[in-house]
Amino acid sequence: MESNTINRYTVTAALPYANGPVHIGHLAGCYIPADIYVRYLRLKGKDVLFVCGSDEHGIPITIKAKNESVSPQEVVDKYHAIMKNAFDAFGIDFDIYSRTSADIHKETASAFFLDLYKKGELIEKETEEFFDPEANEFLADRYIVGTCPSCSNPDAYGDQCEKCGKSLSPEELINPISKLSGAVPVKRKTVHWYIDLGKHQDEWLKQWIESKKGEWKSNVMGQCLSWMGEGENKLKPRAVTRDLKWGVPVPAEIPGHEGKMLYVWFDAPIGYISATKDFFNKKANQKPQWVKGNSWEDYWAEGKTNLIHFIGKDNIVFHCIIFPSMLKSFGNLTLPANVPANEFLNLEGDKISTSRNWAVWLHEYLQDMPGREDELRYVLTANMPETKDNDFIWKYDGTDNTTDSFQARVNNELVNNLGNFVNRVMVLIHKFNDGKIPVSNPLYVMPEEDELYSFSETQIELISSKIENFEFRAALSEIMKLSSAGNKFLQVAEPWKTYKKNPQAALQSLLVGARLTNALAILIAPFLPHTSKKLAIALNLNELSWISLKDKSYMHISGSLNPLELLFKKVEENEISVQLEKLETNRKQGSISTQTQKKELISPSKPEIQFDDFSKIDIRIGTIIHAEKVPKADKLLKLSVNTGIDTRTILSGIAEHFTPEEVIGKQVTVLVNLAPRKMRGIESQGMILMAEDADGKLVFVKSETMINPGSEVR
Ligand code: B3M
Ligand code: ZN
Repeated sequence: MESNTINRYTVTAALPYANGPVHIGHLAGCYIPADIYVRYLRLKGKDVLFVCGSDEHGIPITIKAKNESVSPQEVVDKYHAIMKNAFDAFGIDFDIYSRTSADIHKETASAFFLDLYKKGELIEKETEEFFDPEANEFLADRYIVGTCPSCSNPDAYGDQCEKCGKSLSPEELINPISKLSGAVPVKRKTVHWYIDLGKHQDEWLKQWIESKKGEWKSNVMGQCLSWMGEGENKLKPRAVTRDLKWGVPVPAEIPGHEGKMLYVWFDAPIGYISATKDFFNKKANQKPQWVKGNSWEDYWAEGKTNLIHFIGKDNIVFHCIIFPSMLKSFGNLTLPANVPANEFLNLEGDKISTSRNWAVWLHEYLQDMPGREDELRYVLTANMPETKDNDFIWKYDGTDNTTDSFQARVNNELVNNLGNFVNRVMVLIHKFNDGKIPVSNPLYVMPEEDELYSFSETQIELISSKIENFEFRAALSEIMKLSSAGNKFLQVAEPWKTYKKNPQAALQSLLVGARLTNALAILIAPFLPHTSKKLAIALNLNELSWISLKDKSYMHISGSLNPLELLFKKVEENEISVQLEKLETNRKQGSISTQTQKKELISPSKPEIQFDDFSKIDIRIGTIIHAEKVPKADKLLKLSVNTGIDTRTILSGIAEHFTPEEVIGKQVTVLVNLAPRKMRGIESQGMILMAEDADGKLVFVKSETMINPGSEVR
């Protein structure tokens, strides 16, 4: 990266299809790596723009809409919101998260197509295409399924076989059938526009790809070259329009445009450009400091930027061959500098699958494991499928096979290594020095201290170069080695022991700990942004910068510490079994809806009561405004609840389910006329009502909107 003369970066992450929520495979495949890279560039003070958005066209969306009897727009609105939330929660920090149903995108994609048409870059061809005689529609790509000619997968799509990855055209499928009606498709004549990939291959594409040898990842290189054969194995013209009802229409200026839409893989990558325009339209006046350019062209014009596409391996052909050909045809636009595609993440030994509901969905994880966002980022990075497919497993069973499980990585690496180191340093500084970072005392420098500094320097260099080389797993593991070295240093210095006899020596070793904590706060920032922020607050650092690692200003840490928020929490058996049972249920049912299937777990109703009994009960909506643990009572939280009538104290047995922070601000139903009861010397004035889900976990029953406290529940 340093040898590169262009100092600007345009970083894209694949636009996820808005036909379902995102899962851990998506995160590990492209969003976490992209986010790590971008955060690193920002810390280095580089000029960088990070764009993404929802891919809102394409057959998967129209199929979903059809299945659910809603409009495609309703489908994409729903999933756009769900995905955006999940990305936010995990700290995937796009500068803009746009969408391809936005006007700016339709205009941009349409103009792009018209430009290529006018330049004579598109071939117009009449062909016979598959048509569903029952549904009376042409069947594009994913509307046709059949057997893959290359691996015999019986469920291959008309555009690609997901089993062997081969890119297909519908004609190549054996025994094709229509997904719309199940009918055997027939051929009908239709006119479409094609991009002449063979011409591009000959004129520049193959040579350009070959020039990236040694620089691009070998999995990416291998795929690219395998598509560009000789003679009859050369790239063929590829249709860039479809007979569809949902998409970006072919521009009205073009004769024969009626009923034709741009192929989703033509419009989607242009989405990166329209997202950039969207950014400058919306945020020109409130740009973050790392966006130094002033217009979309600054991030797309040839020679002005390094374009980096983060994607999964199934998207390689589109980003390395088709989109570059489109960019080249348009002219004066940059080609990708790199396309660091990842392989796939599997789950518990099986391929992640939406249709079989074999996945860990991010929106569910966020509910099940609140506060554990960085922990998942950590585990997914440590197990990132960078060079080969990799497996995500939940449980640590004590064997070597499970040391990379979620549970083992969180407990052994985050809690016991990183968390432990930082905690010991902070706690002891508070204890022995009133929370003030000790000042350096050269008389007490141990040889191990200097060794630790020189090891830090080596590690900082190594970590930088790994990140720049897109080796995020390795980078993270080098960070953990540094934290480990910190722990070993403390083990030798033993400030907790030495303090009595030799307080100066103890304080000196804690200064070393504070310095290393400062370095770690910066080093982990690309990987664990929430944790890094907590450290920055505790250390009173205003701004983190990679520069301070290089010029060693991180060594000059001084001043007072703030209290440290809990960094990582041990993952208990019960949390893991909840996840495993969930998967087991999904495996049995193989479908998305879990609500209806848990019926057998619902308890029978209680004996009948009279209306009079009921009318005695006064239930109101309340808001929890304060919460704290009750000393020596594991199960109880002491809540202050605004019931609309008053603010009262209620003791509730939910402490094993929620931390105080998690419940503050939540709305609950409150039984307000229950006779007060004393527990642990505190009077509880009422009871809050919650639901127990099928796993025995308490959950808040949520309303779409805030309700006025005091509203009666009837
Ligand atoms: N939506 C495919 C996918 O989610 C596609 C990526 C578009 S990137 C321009 O795998
Ligand atoms: Zn195949």
